[in-house]
Amino acid sequence: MSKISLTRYLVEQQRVDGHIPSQLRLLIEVVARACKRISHAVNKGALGDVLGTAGSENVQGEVQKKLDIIANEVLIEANEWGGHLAAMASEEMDGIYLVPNRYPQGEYLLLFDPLDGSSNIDVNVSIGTIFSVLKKPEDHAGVSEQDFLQCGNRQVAAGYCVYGPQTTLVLTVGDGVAMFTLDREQGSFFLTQENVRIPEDTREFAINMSNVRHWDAPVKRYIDECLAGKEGPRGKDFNMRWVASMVADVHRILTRGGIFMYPWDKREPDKPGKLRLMYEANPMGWLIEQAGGAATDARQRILDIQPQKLHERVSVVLGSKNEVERVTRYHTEASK
Ligand code: AHM
Ligand code: MG
Repeated sequence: MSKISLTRYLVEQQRVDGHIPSQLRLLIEVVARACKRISHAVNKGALGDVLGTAGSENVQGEVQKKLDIIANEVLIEANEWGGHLAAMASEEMDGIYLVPNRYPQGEYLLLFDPLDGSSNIDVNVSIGTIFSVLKKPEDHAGVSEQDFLQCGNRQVAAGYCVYGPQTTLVLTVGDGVAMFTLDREQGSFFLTQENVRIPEDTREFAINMSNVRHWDAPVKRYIDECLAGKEGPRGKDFNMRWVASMVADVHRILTRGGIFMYPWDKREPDKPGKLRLMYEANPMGWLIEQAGGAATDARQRILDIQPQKLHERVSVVLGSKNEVERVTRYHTEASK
C-alpha cells in the first residue's frame, strides 16, 4: 500500500468527518512546512551557525538561543500570509503578533513554543516545536490578547514536532492522535501511526530529581513510593527518564506510556510552575487525553483552567491515566 502523506491524511479526514475546515487544514500544513524548515536548521547545527545564545532575553527572562529566534521567525513568516490566521502568540514574543494589514485575516489563533527544550540545542539532544490552535471569538471585530485567553478544552488542533533521530509530527484535531514521520528524501511527512493509545498503568516516571528538596509533600510521597520499588507500597520497580525536553518526554509517553511531572516547587513559590499553560501544557494535555491518558495541574484538569494571561505558568502532571489520578489524589488528600 502506498504511504499516506500528511496532506492526503488531512484531505481524507476532511472528506470523511467534515471536521477539518479547509482553513484549518491549510494552517496545519503550513505549520508542518515550517517544522520541516526548523528541522533542517536543527540538523545543520554548527555548520549552519545556528548554535549558541543570541544575546537577548525573552519575556520570561530566559536567555534566548539562536535557534529559539530562528524557529520563531520561520513560524511567523510561514503563517502570516496564508489568510488562515488572525494572530499568533509565542513563548519568544512578549505580546501577540497581529497578521499584517497587507494580508487577509483568517479566523484562527495560533500559539507556539517554537523551540522547546532549548537547553538541549547545543548538546545535540532531541528538541521540538509545540503548537495550539484556537478559534477567534466571533462576537467582535479586531483581535486582542483577551481573545487568546480560552481554556484548553476550546482548542481545535494541537500538536508538536520532535527533532530527534527522526523528525516526527504528532497531531490531534479532537479525533485521536496521529503521528507522521518526515521522509527527508521526499521532503514530506507520512503517516506512521494512527489511534495512538497510552497504557493506563506504567512503571516509568519523568521528573527532574535534582529538585527533590524543593517539592511539595504529595510529590515527594509519590516519588518515594516509586523509588521503594518491589518492596514498597507499589509492589513494583520503577524506571526513571528525564530528557529535559518536554516534547521528547511526552513523545516517549505517547509511545510506551509513563508519567511526566513538572510540579510547583519552593524555588519560586509565587509561580504556579515552570511550564507555560497556553502553548506547552494545553496542547500536550489535549494530545495525552486524546490518547487515553490524563493531564492535571496536580489538582484539576489542565484543559479546564481559565487562563488569566498569555504567558501564564502551570504545574503539569500528565501521562498514564492511573498514575496521574494517583498523584492528583495525593494532592487532594493532602489539602483536606
Ligand atoms: P523551554 O521552553 O525554555 O525550553 O523550557 C521548557 C523545558 C521543557 O521542555 C522541559 O520539560 C523543562 O523545561 C526542563 O526543565 P529543567 O531544565 O528545569 O529540568
Ligand atoms: Mg518550552
